[in-house]
Amino acid sequence: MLAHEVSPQPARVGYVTITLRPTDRAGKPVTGARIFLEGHMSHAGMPAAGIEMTEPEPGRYVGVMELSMAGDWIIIARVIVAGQPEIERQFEIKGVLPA
Ligand SMILES: [Cu+2]
Repeated sequence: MLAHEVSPQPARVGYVTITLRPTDRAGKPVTGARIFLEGHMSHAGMPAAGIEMTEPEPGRYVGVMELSMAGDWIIIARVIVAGQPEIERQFEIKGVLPA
């Protein structure tokens, strides 16, 4: 599972802070992972926004992503834990407002 938060709320064009708290099947926080985010819009012709998150405290991952256009974004998260298969999850940031 991948709980996520986005601030500010509602999101606006510009920089947003995304916080993730991934948990494993047993509900335990996933620590020491590398997490990469890619932001896409639902229409063609836009480059993806890509970042790597940091882990300021165990199990809490934070990244700042630039959302360059108003509308609906899809965020793909790749969670990499050493020695385990890579996990891919996605969530939406809908209705990003103009700057
Ligand atoms: Cu767009």
